Amino acid sequence: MQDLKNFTKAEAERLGFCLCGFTGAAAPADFERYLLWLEKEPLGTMGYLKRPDTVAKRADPHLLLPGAQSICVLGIQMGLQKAGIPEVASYAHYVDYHDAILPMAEALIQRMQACLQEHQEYSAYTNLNYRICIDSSPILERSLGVQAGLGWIGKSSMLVNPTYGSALFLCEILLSLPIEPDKPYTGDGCGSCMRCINACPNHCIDPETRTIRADHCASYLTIEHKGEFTPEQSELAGTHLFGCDACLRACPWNSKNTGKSPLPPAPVLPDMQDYAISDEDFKIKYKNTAVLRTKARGLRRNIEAVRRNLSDKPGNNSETEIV
Ligand code: B12
Ligand code: SF4
Ligand code: SF4
Repeated sequence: MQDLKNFTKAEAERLGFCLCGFTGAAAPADFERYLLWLEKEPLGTMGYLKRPDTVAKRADPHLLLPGAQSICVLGIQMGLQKAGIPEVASYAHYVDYHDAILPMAEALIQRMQACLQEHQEYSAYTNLNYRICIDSSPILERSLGVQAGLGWIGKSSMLVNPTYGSALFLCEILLSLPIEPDKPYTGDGCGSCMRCINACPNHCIDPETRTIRADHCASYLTIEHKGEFTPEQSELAGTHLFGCDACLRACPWNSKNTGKSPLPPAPVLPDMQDYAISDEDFKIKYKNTAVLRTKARGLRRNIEAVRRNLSDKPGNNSETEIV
């Protein structure tokens, strides 16, 4: 199926994916690392990552698509934005990436289907089964990315590509087709670099295991954490209104990031003025954006923490500077 593979890679590029590789549908080689992480690191309110049914799916992609024979792993460039106060992660500058990447992946499937139908040698495979995964599926996206040759796992725990850096979204398409796997990425571009570790405001990166203490990560706290903050969590949220890019910005492999992405810009960015926004207004204002993830009460909580942390800064007594 070398022709179909080359065709798919060329079409992926045409559709806006910067990376495309293939791997098998067997258990990801790094699955044990996932179990060790679950054992060692507190998960905060992300207990779903430990649910036995979802752990089983991460170990065996066939549970997501029975009959899966290969996995196409795709990378999409995220344009890194400048740091700001308050901090809004780059990915929130685009429409919700789950919604934006899905039609791109569906278009790729359509082109693959057309190719299968057009070529006599693929006649046994015209009944294509597939499943698209973008972030929310129980699948080890980064591990599959390494296996498909997209890059290495950096100390920051991000998948890093030598050309496109680590400011990437990942997407996988599980396929019922026996497409030849690409060579796994075996390099390691981190060397003695410690920039992401030093840049992390909450010291949550463990360079030995290349994983992070998620419940202290500002991205977890301001996006995934359910409920109010304890005083310690509020402090760790710092000036992050939504997400954190510190370990991405610090990475030298992102120095060539152009700030551009094929994803459409978000219609609106999270706003410090929304400290009293109602649940209804929030849903309308932030429709189609990643900010919906934190819900109205999460955004109100984050604004309160940022305001407190800014006013606690020495020499800053002015409310007007904050909002
Ligand atoms: C839970 C989660 C989070 C959590 C925990 C993150 C973490 N580092 O574990 C929180 C909320 C903190 C988070 C934050 C962010 N996330 Co997130 N997150 C996820 C999610 C849903 C699961 C990740 C997971 O299972 N973590 C547990 C660890 C143990 O697994 P892992 O990260 O996959 O690590 C594997 C490999 O790294 C490998 N491995 C680990 N160490 C080593 C060492 C070596 C030598 C080797 C070879 C392999 C290896 O084994 C691990 C297990 O398979 C994935 C989507 C998905 N379904 O995979 C997105 C995902 C990882 N997130 C993503 C993004 C973009 C972010 C943020 C940048 C968003 C932001 N700006 O705020 C930050 C970055 C923080 C960071 N440094 O990781 C992208 C990452 C893309 C990339 N280039 O790597 C993903 C893939 C979503 C997507 N589809 O694009 N995230
Ligand atoms: S996203 Fe921010 S807080 Fe989380 S690991 Fe990276 S630098 Fe640290
Ligand atoms: S900042 Fe340095 S150590 Fe961290 S992921 Fe990038 S290259 Fe690796």
